[in-house]
Amino acid sequence: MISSKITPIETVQFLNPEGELVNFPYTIAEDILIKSYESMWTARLVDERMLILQRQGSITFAMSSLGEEATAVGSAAALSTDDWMYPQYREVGVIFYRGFTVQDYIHHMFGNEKDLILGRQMPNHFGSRALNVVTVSSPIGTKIPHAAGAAYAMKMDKKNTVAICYFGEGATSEGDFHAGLNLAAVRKAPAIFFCRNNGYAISTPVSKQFASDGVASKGVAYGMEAVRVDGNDFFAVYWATKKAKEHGLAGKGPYLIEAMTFRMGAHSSSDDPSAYRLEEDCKPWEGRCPILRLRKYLERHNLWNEEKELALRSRIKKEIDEAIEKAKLTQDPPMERMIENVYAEVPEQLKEEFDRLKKELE
Ligand SMILES: Cc1ncc(C[n+]2csc(CCOP(=O)(O)OP(=O)(O)O)c2C)c(N)n1
Ligand SMILES: [Mg+2]
Repeated sequence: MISSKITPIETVQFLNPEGELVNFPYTIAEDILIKSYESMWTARLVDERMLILQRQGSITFAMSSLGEEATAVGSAAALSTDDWMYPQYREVGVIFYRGFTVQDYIHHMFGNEKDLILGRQMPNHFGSRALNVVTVSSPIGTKIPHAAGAAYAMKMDKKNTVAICYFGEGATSEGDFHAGLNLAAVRKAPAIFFCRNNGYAISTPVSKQFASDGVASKGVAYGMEAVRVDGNDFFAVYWATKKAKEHGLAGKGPYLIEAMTFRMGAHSSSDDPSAYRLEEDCKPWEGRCPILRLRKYLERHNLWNEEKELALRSRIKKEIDEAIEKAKLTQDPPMERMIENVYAEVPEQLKEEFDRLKKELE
């Protein structure tokens, strides 16, 4: 008999709230753990300052990954720099782990002439060709088929790499999610579909997003391996991503990872979550802070202490202060950048539009 009542998929966890690691099958080098911890703090402190800058009117928009830092950093740590990444806007930890500097990022948030994408995108829509991080794009879910295609190309070219695509649970309601997963599964492409299930898509809670057993069950439906992990457990995220990469490179096809976490902040600087959720909803997640959990582990293993903690936070804060000062003194990109680099030659109509705009602004 066909039934919709299947056993719910379990949530894999290795790091308990006390910072004890139980049955973890991989060994992660100390320098990787420290680098990951630092990247998570960089993401948190940069996000915090960017929201303040937005309120002060220095930048136009900001988004935060508060409480979700382990999803980005844990997965980045499990991959190598030749693996391609397709982040969504809440994956700032990914690009910091890969080596984007605080200064690179803050120039981008200002959209100034030192922004790698020359202010052509919204803030938080970072990317770096040198680091194999494909620029974030606003339309939700559109990167999912791109990553499936890139992974398929890697397979055809016999490259020893994978493509990872990040998205929120809200993106799984887009057609692109289904088209991308199906294509990758049929072609056995080494793609990793990484869903951050943070409970909300702006104001829409998961209960109004889908009636299925979350997101992982959809991978099963498309005939691919799927796993649900505690997204605030750095080690569980690392484990799932590592396993997914091994699986892809063994020619076994794509993997869907559903990382359970919670969006602690507002959707963006344009959002007010008090309109649709209660303060109490966030409370249970405060004790599950992914940074604190990794810190407890590091301290248990004598890799971290209060002195190092204070030094790290003040170093990052200083870096942020200096980067903001520089970004404020950097000019905007010349207006012509708006119409360049899409066509080999700028079409007449676009030129006319541009001239009109320039006159209006004079
Ligand atoms: C195709 C499309 N529809 C709607 C939007 C507006 N929008 C921006 S973010 C967002 C919510 C996405 O939620 P989710 O995928 O869960 O990611 P999260 O913000 O929670 O990280 C929506 C609806 C968009 N950018 N693109
Ligand atoms: Mg979401």
